[in-house]
Amino acid sequence: MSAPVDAFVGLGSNLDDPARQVRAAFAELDTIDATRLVAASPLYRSAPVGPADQPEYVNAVAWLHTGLEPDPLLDALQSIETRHGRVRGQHWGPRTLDLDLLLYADRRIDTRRLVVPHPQMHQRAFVLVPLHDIAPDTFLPGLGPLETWMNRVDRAGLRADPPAGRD
Ligand code: A4P
Ligand code: MG
Repeated sequence: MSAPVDAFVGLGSNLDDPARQVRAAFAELDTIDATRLVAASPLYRSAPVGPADQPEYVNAVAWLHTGLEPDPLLDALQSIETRHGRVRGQHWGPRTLDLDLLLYADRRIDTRRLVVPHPQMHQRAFVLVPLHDIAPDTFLPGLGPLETWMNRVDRAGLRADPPAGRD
């Protein structure tokens, strides 16, 4: 265990009541050993990236403060996915819950098991927009300020859930 650091996790679901999966996952992230949920982003509905013949997604981002190293943190994320009935099938295919480690402190990691920053995050509105909601000053190691990527990303297909003005 080391000094706590900030880490960001992307949440995605498009099966079995996705909004409920994502809300439950926020609470479970807060129960990970040596880890605290600092902030939970709003939820967004987004058109699937990858195979198009799958339901739309609910996406969000969690800000964690964790004393776990990246590998044990990924273990904890994968056991939450498993508890949600996640079956690893088609690459980029439908899932009850996907938890991606987006950022870990200011580290760049490239191992067989873990790539951080998450490789596609800077091109995905469903990651950048909720991350910006909770941590607008974030810097993406090796990629630059979040703000720069926010200005470039295509937001078509992304909408707030529930829509603004409703509970
Ligand atoms: N892995 C490597 N780096 C990481 C990381 N930073 N975080 C490895 C988490 N895992 C990481 O993941 C496969 C392996 O990636 C893991 O065993 C881990 O060792 P997986 O979750 O089993 O497979 P996957 O999710 O199908 O693949 P991948 O490449 O992680 O896909 P993504 O990037 O998660 O994309 N469209 C919308 N609108 N919203 C979505 O959330 N998600 C996906 C999945 C596709 N289209 C989507 C969405
Ligand atoms: Mg994944």
